[in-house]
Amino acid sequence: MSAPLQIPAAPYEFTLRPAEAALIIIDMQRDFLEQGGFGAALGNDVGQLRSAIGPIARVLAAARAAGMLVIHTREGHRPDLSDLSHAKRRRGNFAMGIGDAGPMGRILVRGEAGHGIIDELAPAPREPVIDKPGKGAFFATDLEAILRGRGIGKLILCGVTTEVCVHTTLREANDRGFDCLVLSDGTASYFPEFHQSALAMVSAQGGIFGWVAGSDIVANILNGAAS
Ligand code: C5J
Repeated sequence: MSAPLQIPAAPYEFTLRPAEAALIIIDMQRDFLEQGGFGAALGNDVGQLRSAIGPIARVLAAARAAGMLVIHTREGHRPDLSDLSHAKRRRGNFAMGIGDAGPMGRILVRGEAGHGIIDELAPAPREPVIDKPGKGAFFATDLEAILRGRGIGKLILCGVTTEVCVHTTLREANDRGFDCLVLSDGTASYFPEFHQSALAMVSAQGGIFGWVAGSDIVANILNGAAS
């Protein structure tokens, strides 16, 4: 078996073999990144999230070239909203909420334009897309079965938002025994201070939730493995 790739990271080197690792791109959907979606309905400046697109695209290309499994997630609900809890529906008391009609279709509803992944990061054929009703990608999905079935133990996590769906997924993965590296510039938040704190929490205390590294270093190392 070949030696694992060694990625400089905080708090220390992260190692992986591409065949035993997956890149998980979390919720890079129009509903969070474009005007008229869920993020904007909550009063957020959706432009804050666009900085993550370029870094994710670079690591995505490198992961594909290295033969890594790539998984995309989307947060959203069934059209009849049967998987939407009352608590999530009413939270915030906003004028426009989940299931309501917006400029990109019904907010956070599967099959609507707003629910789709942005064109820049469109899934390739055969890349699993996980539809999740919650913030974490393991809750009420078959993500864990897909990973275990392929012998995956290492995850590279990116997407939006850092402190909500990325962190929830990270914590779920950590408790299930996966080693996770979070891309510092391939994640973003509507609140820059939350982004910074969320990243700091990952690698603090010897990597209590995992590792953090920038997209360039990760992409360079994966590209090296592909060549
Ligand atoms: C949120 C997410 N922020 N994908 N979802 O509601 O982080």
